[in-house]
Amino acid sequence: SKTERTFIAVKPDGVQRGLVGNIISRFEARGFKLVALKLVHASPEFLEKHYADLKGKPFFPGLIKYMASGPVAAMVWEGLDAVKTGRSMLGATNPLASAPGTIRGDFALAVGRNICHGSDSVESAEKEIKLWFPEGAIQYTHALADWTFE
Ligand code: YYY
Ligand code: MG
Repeated sequence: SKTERTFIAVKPDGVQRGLVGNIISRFEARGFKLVALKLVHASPEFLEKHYADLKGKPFFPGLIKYMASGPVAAMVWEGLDAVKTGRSMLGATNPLASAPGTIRGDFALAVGRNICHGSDSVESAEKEIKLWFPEGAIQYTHALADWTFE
């Protein structure tokens, strides 16, 4: 276990449904440090890069259309085991299987409208952070650091 960064995004349905604040609050309350944040209305071409690994899946065209349908709240969170813990906070990909208490388990019903994205490994986090934040993240001292891990 170590300090790492993960790319988390509130998808267009989450933005439209007014869930950005709730999702940010959960990551803040858990003890993570926000190091990058912006609203992006991404193009299909850009989103095809983000989801390159899924090209060829039957749901791929619908996924790209959905993700390009409005702005996405893109962020980078840093902290202990941020990738794994971020994924567990999101819940299972299909909300049918997402536990209550997770973001998807509390707010989503359908896999094609599952309101949030989170990197699935440290390697994909690095790739996604570079893609969404070519300008880089923000460096600062986080007041909570000494109180959230030793
Ligand atoms: O990482 P995660 O978002 O949990 O799932 P992925 O397997 O990477 O798929 C990305 C995205 O694609 C998922 O969040 C919803 C959508 N999707 C879908 O619409 N239908 C599926 N059967 C699988 C995934
Ligand atoms: Mg994924």
